[in-house]
Amino acid sequence: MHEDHPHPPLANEQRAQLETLYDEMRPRHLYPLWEVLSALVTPEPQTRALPAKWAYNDVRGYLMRAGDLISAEQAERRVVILENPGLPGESAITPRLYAGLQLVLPGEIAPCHRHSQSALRFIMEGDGAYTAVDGEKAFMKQFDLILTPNWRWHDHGNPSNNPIIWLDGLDIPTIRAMDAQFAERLDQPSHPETEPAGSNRAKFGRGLRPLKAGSVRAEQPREPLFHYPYAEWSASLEALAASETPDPHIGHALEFLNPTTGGAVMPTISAHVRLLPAGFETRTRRSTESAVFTVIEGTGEVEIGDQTYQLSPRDMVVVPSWAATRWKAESKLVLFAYTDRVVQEKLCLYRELCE
Ligand code: 1HN
Repeated sequence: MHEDHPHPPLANEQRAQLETLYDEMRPRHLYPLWEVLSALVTPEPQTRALPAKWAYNDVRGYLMRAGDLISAEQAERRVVILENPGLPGESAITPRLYAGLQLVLPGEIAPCHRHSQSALRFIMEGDGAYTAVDGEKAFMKQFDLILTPNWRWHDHGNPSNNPIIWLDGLDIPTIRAMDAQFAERLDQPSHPETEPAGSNRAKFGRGLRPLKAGSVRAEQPREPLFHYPYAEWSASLEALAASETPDPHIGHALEFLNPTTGGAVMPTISAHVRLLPAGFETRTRRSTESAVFTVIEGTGEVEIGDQTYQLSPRDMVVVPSWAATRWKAESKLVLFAYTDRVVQEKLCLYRELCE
């Protein structure tokens, strides 16, 4: 399989007889492993995904045009998909993750449904809209992170006067690979209110959780916390940056956690934020996680494999598995990322190579 162990070559006569054998096998759905082994078992990850960048205003233009042509109710979800150029037609930004920009206009409702795919929303523009998870509203501000974990009812509404646009990150290709897709619509557009708006953070966002009497542990949702406001995560990231020297490969970074497990926010998606001080350049790093990034603040540059992209606020880039990646902050650069790291860790596959 490796270059340093070349196979003895095949004679012409042998090759002809093998082709005859394959011709007879093929209609029986049989295939010789030795013809494909080196493509199946490779020394390093081989991915069809390519590095790519989308400028926010460019995507926004198409999304707003869609807003003139179709309502959120007609569309169910009015989203422009960011499709990896190496995965055409797959509605995938990496082989395991999906990305799209969703628009909800003032007064609109994106109707209530639930599905076995897990989703996160990272708010790109506007505030005052909400996502309701099982009937509990979380009101959005720019750069908040909101989760809709799998099989939880969710609807979105925009009672504000401004359009709201967010980045949707889902595990669509992962769930498709498992053939485990289920979905259903609620028989009404909005879930009846079950809790006062905002109580999610108050109950679960402070290292606490409800305790009940009795020997049977009260049912808790698997991911009880679903709202991670910008005001809170950015304060933590600034405090971290003030108290440590940046990691040479990723800068200052904080991972979003599920407070009940201390692990990734959802079973299939990890999320984190990074801060690179002005003038900071990372060393080159590869990792088996594929990642979707968006710029929250600042300007700079990223090298992904053989591509170099200039970065401005709200630009989005995708880093495929094992692509050598290097970041340069021109001004202080703050990034949000979601990745498939948690899946790779569960499968004991996660690897990094730091130069
Ligand atoms: C979905 O449910 C939402 O709830 C957004 O906002 C994007 C993409 C594929 C499948 C389900 C949403 C989605 C989605």
